Amino acid sequence: MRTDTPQVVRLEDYRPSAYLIDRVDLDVRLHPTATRVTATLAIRPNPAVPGQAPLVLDGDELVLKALAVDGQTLKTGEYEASPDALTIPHAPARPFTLTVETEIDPTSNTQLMGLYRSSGNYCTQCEAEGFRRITYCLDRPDVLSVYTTRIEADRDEAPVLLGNGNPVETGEVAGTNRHYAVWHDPHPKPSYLFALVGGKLGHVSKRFTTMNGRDVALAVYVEPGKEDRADYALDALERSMRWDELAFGREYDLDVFNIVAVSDFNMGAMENKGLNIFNDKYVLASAETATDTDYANIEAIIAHEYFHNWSGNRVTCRDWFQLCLKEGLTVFRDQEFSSDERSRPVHRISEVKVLRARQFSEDAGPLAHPVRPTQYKEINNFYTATVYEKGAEIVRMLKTLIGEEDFRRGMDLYFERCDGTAATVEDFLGAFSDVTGRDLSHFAQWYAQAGTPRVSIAGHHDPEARTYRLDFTQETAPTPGQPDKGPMVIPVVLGLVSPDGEPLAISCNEVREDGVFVFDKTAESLTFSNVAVRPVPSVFRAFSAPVKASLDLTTDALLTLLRHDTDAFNRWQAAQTVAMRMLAAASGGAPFNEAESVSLTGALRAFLERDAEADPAFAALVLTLPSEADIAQEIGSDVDPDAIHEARTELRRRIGRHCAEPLERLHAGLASTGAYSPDAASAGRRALRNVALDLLTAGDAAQGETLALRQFETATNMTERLGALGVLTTLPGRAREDALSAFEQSYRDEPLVLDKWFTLQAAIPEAGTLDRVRRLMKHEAFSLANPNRARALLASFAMLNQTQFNRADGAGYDFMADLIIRIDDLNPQLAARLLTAFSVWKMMKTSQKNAACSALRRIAGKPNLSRDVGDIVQRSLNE
Ligand code: B3K
Ligand code: ZN
Repeated sequence: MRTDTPQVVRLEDYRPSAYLIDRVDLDVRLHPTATRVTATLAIRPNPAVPGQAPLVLDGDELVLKALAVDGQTLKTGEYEASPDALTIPHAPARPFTLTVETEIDPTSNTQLMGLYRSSGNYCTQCEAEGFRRITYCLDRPDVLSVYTTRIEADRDEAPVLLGNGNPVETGEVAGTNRHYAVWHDPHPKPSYLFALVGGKLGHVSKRFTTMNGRDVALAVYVEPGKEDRADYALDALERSMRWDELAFGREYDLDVFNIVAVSDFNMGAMENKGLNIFNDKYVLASAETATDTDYANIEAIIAHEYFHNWSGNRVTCRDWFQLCLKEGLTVFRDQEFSSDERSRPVHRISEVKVLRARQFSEDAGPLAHPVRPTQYKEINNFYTATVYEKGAEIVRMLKTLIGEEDFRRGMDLYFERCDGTAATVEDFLGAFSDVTGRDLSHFAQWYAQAGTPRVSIAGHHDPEARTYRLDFTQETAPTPGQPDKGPMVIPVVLGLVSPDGEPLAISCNEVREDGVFVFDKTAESLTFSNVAVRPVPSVFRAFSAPVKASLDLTTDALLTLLRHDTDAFNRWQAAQTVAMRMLAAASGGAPFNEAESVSLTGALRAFLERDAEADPAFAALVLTLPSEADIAQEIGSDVDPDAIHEARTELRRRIGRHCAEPLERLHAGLASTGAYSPDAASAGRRALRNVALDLLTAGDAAQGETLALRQFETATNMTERLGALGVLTTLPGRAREDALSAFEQSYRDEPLVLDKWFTLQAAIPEAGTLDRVRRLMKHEAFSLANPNRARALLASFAMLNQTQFNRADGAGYDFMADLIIRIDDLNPQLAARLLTAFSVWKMMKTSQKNAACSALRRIAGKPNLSRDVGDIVQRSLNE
């Protein structure tokens, strides 16, 4: 474990590597505890770096077994080897071959970085710095090599052997029960994209013909017996490949594309060249075991990893500071794919919900950092919502600014120019400046300045002059290391709506025909002419920029937007804003404003009666109130989680009562008929049905329990079964416990389904939940070493259960601190991820704040703290 004092890596210190590695030939002899790796590296001094430097190869917990230069074994004194580095002070000043042999133990690798075992199968994870746990190497993304991998294993233990690139050869090792496979990847790549898999796996497959006629064999490998649950992933892969050809002109470039699902994985999936490795949660799906959300996530993540083949692999990153270059761009691409495959407005709302919940909260706390950070202690801690989600928003804003056609031309130029290179954010923006002739230097601040800009907008109508003026101001609060902020380039997509809901023609010089106003100063005013009556402004349509906007709109004006705006996102936003205002005020102790409550519940009822059936997925979103965490974030300081919970429960109760009739009708009318289909329209109906059940239950517990039990017992798919169980968990008592036991019995052999069961229980907002979670940790299916299990129970408790994690007595914090300390010895990345639940501690009220602070200090004081957890805990405490 790396427990060294965290060293800071800085962007400004970037220097090209003194050596390059043109070819890597690996011979990996798999063994459960003593895998032998022989790496033959074709190395040469980098002509771009003059002078002679020692050769320093990276390692991590490695044991060197043999070392030779051009076939000559090196003598003691000619090199230095430690677990984390191999140094040859006087390496040849010409091309040479280095042969390195190491021995590694995949079975004891609980960090899940490098080569490890999952359910007995061998697999790898190398991004960001896992390859150095396999062999000594230049483990940095700007050293690109052509890899050939020979994998050898016992035939019984690992009948399937997969590597990057194309299969070249297979054979037997004479006189043994071992066999081997050789894989060759012709595309130069950095070490983080290396992968191999060996194990007992079944698969489903299909052929794909690319736009230029290349025949590709696609396959998805899973645990034997689960092949039928891989069909949807395979279908999503095929659709992604076709979409990338049409939307971005990107064609696949190998003869095979393999996906392997494993049960122990630190994140969602990994885009290794030609051999994507996935958390099985994002591959396996059937109507009985997966929800609609699971299907949508599978589709999105399969697409994401596939799209990396160009945005990440063909064009990779010069250094890890450029991570958003591949991640932000690839998230943007997968979001576009899902929007095209499903409903664009519905998907946009879901994207923004995630952005606000995860990125805005990150940006508002001690872990705030720019989309392109300038320093890190542990790079694994920078795979954040800021790099991914805000990174995607920057690409989307760029597209809005320059328009669809120039965006595509810029993307084409970027891919063409940077193909086969390790690029930077400047290379990316440079392609767009070159195709448009625009100076994007001010826009580039989005990569450099952390924090969420706040945009305030005030409207003034002058009936005599028949003008309407909108005054815009923007500011960004200080974030760690960045006290002073400048104005950002903010594309505001806007429209005006008449008081009776008609769209108004816009005449204003600063607003483009497509409704875009580029707001790039601290303050600016727009004057619209020919406006007879005071209109309702609809700003940031489709959420055109990742900012917090505040408008001086009345509840009536907002409800006009809910009813009439042509922009679906702003219809949803209007209902959210009205609800959020009420919830934030009520959470501060004020009683509900009765008039507003009546207006909102009335508007929602009218909406349900008029619009819900036309677009159930959208209606489900409109009917869902901001989460407790969202409300806490809105309040921002001295947060009382119990008051928030009560306010939200009360508002749900009022909506449930006032809308009972249409909700009952919808709940009955939307019941599933026929075979399950995961398509977006069917999923939308199930989503609305579940929301209707939840609100009805909030309004009338007895009626809700009856309906929920019936839905639970008769459901023919997991979405409806889990929806009903979720509603039942809001009702303490016998029925809930019986339903939970029945669910447990039905799925006792389905770990991914039991994860849902763990999550629901961890999220119950009751005082007994902490004990329940403690009990569940002893469940035979639970394991702290498995990231999916740990996240399902523990991350859900810390991140979804606002009242119980943030208990005033500090028991929730202490519980999590103890576990983080334990998990840190097994899997530092997982521990660090769980720790981010504490990142909003400073906005809680004093009792909670003190308790969180002492829990954090206790973590900070743990002996042998990993670099991962050390970094997060220090930044959280602001030390
Ligand atoms: N690139 C990987 C993430 C690697 C995380 C390393 N700690 C998955 C993805 O974003 O596609
Ligand atoms: Zn990615």
